[in-house]
Amino acid sequence: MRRKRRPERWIPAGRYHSNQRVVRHAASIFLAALVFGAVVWMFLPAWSQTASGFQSEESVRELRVEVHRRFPHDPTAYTQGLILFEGKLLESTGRYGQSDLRRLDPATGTVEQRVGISPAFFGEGIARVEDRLIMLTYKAQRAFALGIEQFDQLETFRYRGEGWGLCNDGRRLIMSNGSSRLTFRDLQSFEEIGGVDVTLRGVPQMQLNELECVGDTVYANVYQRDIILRIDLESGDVTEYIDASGLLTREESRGVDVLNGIAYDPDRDRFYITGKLWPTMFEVTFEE
Ligand SMILES: [Ca+2]
Repeated sequence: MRRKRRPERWIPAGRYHSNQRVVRHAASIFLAALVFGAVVWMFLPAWSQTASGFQSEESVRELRVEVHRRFPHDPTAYTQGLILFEGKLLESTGRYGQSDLRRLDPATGTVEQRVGISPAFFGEGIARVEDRLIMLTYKAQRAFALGIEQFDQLETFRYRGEGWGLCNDGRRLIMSNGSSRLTFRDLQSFEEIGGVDVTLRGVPQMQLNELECVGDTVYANVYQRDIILRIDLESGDVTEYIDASGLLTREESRGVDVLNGIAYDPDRDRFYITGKLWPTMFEVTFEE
């Protein structure tokens, strides 16, 4: 028996066309939303980057070095630490078998006192704590406390990792280890009591080297770059980016190593800067 063909569902012509329009309309809205979503997805990172970059650029000052005076620096000194104390520069130097502590006259650059450390240690940064100097070593994970007058060894502290730069902000020691992190240490026990990660416009700043504490900030040489960064110790934000390139003449540059060594004179608001094996030291300010 033949099945009766079911009558086709009757759709009024007008309604059919109207349904088709609704479908087309919905498809257009969907497509538009898709395109809009894709555009937002593509450009959102750039927009947010621009927004944060704009904010950060305002808070990072780019400065240059104004040289007020230049004087001789021992070109055999592999400078690792530099501070000013009672009108004299105290300098520590590195390399195995050559590391020592020196007292220099900043008027002439003359080395007035020099005491070597054991050839087993590679000297690094120094900081003053009252009448003692704390000196880091590169890989031995030991810091020495030395008398500030005679440089006689008084005490040894142990720590983990490498030792690079050191300074005393009046409350604690600030230490660098070649990474972007600054470690805070107790002034007496040398125990780790905190730290901060250093960033410039959100980007970690590696290889922070010699340090100089000035108020709530620290100035840091960046290893292998002619750059000094001023860092806010609370946030780790770089607030000043100092271009210290081009200080040495072409003749002076022969055989030298990297910029390293920064000391602050609070009475005259001036800095002393030099480098490893540099024949010259500079008395400077950082200017716009
Ligand atoms: Ca220093």
